[in-house]
Amino acid sequence: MLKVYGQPNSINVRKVLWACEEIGIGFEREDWGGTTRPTADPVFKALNPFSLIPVIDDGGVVLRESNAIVRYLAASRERSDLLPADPVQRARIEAWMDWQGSDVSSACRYVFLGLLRNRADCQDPAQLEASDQAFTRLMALADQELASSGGYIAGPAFTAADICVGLSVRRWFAIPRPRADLPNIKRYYDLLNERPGFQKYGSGFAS
Ligand SMILES: N[C@@H](CCC(=O)N[C@@H](CS)C(=O)NCC(=O)O)C(=O)O
Repeated sequence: MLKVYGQPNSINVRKVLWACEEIGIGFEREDWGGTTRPTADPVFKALNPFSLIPVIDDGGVVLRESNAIVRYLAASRERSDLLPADPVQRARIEAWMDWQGSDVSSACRYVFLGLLRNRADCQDPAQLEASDQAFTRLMALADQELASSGGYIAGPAFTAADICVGLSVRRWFAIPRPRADLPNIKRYYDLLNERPGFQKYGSGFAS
């Protein structure tokens, strides 16, 4: 049975859980990180020396990095609908995954920690504003893409890219500030909400 290490309040853990739901993989999950067991514990560090969740153990294959895990789960279960073998189609999907994991994650970090995790060290008004604006600018780029993509972020069909981008869209809506009017993002959010995996691991969470 696939083992998932990490508490589900983490967006990166929820990518893995949603991917399991889409693919139909049963798993056992163990709480680590957040307010549960500290990832600095030597038991966890033996799995991931970087002390970050999620980690999976798939029959002895131990992997870290949420987006790499989502790719691995899709590829190892031969779900070419989520991640095609064709290099061009695949790269177009991976570009969105990488954009979410790098640009979007770093843009939203301050406003997320300040307003959704209420961290005392992330309350500077100018930095909150700058982070929220940067987050919104990236969502506006996704909104533009969604105007002509045919439904999902990388085209007319749901792919692994939607797991990563969809959870960031959820986070953007959760920021307790007035949201820009991004009609294609709103339609995308509603479309994702038709999926049990997103109801469980996306909109079902506060961020
Ligand atoms: N690039 C990594 C980032 C992982 C990450 O930042 N995980 C956070 C939770 S979202 C973490 O482990 N924080 C430490 C903790 O929860 O103790 C990934 O995508 O897996």
